[in-house]
Amino acid sequence: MSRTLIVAAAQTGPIARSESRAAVVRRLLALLEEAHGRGARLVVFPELALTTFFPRWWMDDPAEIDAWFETEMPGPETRPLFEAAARLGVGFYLGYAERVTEGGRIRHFNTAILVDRQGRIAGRYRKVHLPGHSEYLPNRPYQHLEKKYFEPGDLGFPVWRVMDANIGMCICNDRRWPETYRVMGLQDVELVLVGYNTPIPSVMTPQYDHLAAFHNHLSLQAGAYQNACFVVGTAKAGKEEGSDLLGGSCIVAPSGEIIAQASTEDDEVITAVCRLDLCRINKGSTFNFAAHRRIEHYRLITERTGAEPPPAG
Ligand code: ING
Repeated sequence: MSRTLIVAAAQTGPIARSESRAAVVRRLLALLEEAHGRGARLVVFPELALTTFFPRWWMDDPAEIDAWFETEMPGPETRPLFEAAARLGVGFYLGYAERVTEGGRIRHFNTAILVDRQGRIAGRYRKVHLPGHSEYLPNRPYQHLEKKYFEPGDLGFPVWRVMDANIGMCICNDRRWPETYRVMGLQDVELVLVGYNTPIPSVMTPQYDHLAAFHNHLSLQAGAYQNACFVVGTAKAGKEEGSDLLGGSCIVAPSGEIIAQASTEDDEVITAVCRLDLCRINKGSTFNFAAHRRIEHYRLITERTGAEPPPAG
């Protein structure tokens, strides 16, 4: 009996600075119910899905910054999502800003949780690759201050067995780094869930703004193909507080082919039937890691952070 899971990417349009958590959760609930109606049993929401992309602004006041974070999950405003998950038997990925006291100190993470079909948190991931900068950059319409507001994730890239599938998570910029997928690939991942908020113009590389959509799909498709897994990429899209956010939510098969893609920059559900055993084709041949990888030659990947050029000839 082949394992089949109908998965949805629940893309959202812009979230206004003034929009309450309750109002946003109502939008997410509508998307979850539409996805359920289309047979989906796992729904992927975007990165920072409860608020506007606040790292675009410089803030100094800790209280103003902390207002963007959740201190409990589920909390009063998000509990309806968990209740709907249990009622409908639909799991979900939710990206949000996590404020937690751990190790005797307050921590701030860009986090995603995996909630199972019984409405229980089955996995947690904290964004490892934080793009942008931590100091104010003058002469720009927006900032990209994830390095100021979040700590790098401290949970690695775990994979969980949920819904009879090997499921892993990452967040936004993580999707651009092959190490992200490969660490999960070495845990036999079959489904990688990733939410993203990708501002255009990007603060760091305006030279490539015209290639934002191409680089998004290139990253997702390469990760899927090279690790023989499905990848679900879900955008928060559209013009949000004057800043354009890339759309292009999609579901990628282990072949690297895009099998579902959003066509708007609004709240939109896309679904695909994921026949999980398709992962076995390349996991058992082209990307049979045990048969083909030569780890004795890969040491630099974990021993060296930045590139070092060869000695002058
Ligand atoms: N956003 C962007 C992303 O990785 C970015 C940052 C934009 C990096 C454009 C490179 C080019 O999609 C987040 N939130 O990581």
